[in-house]
Amino acid sequence: MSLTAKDKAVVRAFWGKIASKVDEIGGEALGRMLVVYPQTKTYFSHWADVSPGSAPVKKHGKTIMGAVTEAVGKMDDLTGALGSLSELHAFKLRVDPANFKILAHNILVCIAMFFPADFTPEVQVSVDKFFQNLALALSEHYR
Ligand code: HNI
Repeated sequence: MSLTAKDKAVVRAFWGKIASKVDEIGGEALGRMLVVYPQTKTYFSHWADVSPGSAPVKKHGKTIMGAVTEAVGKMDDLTGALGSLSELHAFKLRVDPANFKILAHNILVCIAMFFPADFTPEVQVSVDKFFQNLALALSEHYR
């Protein structure tokens, strides 16, 4: 389902509200993904430590959220904006695209933990749609 003008406005406003916490949320979400969905650990076997709170997990959580924040600024063309990241994950990293939804789920869980009052059902609808569209855009170069 594509993002409506209202979805985009809601996501933009909410992302502004949580901006100072997104790096931390990214690290927490990545750490949880690696514990709750242990099959995702295979992609990070070259890291010294994949446990929650470790330096590489925190650092990469920040990297991921940097790309997500950039995508928030380019919601009118997510496919174009994420084209090179899609190619990287498809051809170089060879990440199964099913994992994009799994990470998105963990990010949503952490957003809800960090911002229980602001993450209303109305906000959740739009942010969830945004991540579905982001996952789809990241999957673009797999075919
Ligand atoms: Ni992902 C590297 C963004 C989901 C496995 N990933 C990156 C980089 C960005 C990024 C940015 C750094 C690129 C570079 O070096 O140029 N990844 C994203 C985003 C999502 C995502 C925005 C979804 C929201 N990546 C995933 C998932 C997996 C994944 C779900 C596997 C389960 N990504 C990787 C791996 C790397 C990576 C592996 C390389 C890590 C490293 O060691 O540097």
